Amino acid sequence: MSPLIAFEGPEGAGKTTQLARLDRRLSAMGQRVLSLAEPGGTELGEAVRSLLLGGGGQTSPVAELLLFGASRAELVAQRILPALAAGELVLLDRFTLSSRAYQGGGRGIPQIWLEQLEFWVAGGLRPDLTLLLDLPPEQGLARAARRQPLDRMEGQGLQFHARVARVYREAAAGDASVVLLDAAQPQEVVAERIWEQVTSRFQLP
Ligand code: T5A
Repeated sequence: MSPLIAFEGPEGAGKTTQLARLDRRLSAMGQRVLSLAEPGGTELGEAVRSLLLGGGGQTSPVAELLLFGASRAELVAQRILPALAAGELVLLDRFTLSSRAYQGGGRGIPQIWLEQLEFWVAGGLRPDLTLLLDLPPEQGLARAARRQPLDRMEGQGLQFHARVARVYREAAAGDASVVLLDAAQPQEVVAERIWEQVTSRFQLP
């Protein structure tokens, strides 16, 4: 199967910007690429996005976890697995590590529940490479706020986002497939670090 590469990190770290740059660069050299973002990418996923991020209302942590999980299960079955089987390189804007960071670190859901749900939802599918864009939460939230009003998750407060950041850093420390990148650098510099990682790990056209 072809490579599955996930972009992870806190709000405003530059995931969407860097994913689009990598997609353009890979596509220009003839690589077939499918780019997807969570939650979303399917009819059910888009409905979950508007339910969870659109309004300002309260959702219980377990309901939130299951809704993100439902969106991911649809994305895996409908889009990711068929694309990988057809030889497309898949770029994901967030995947299972987001649930560990936000619902585990941020909301305090036990790790064992997250691991079990990951297995149901993704059936053991894991990214070959996770590009973790690391940025202090205050800087990321400031970037996000400059662009548009904060959504429900972005508005959770600094302590929540500091817990999210801690889980991300721990994940990078214990797993060679998770690469921590300094997202405070200029966009071009971050893009070059990403290119080095991708071209050194995967055989491309
Ligand atoms: N969530 C998601 C969970 O809680 N659990 C889950 O399981 C999943 C899948 C998703 C939300 O859902 C939560 C996490 C999130 O809160 P979203 O709208 O998709 O919501 O939000 P994000 O994924 O966080 O996307 P953002 O757009 O907020 O952040 P990005 O994609 O990291 O950043 P980007 O590229 O949009 O850039 C933000 C701004 O910074 C600038 C850009 O131009 C842009 O203006 N920028 C830089 N500025 C300076 N230097 C750089 N190097 C820059 N790079 C980008």
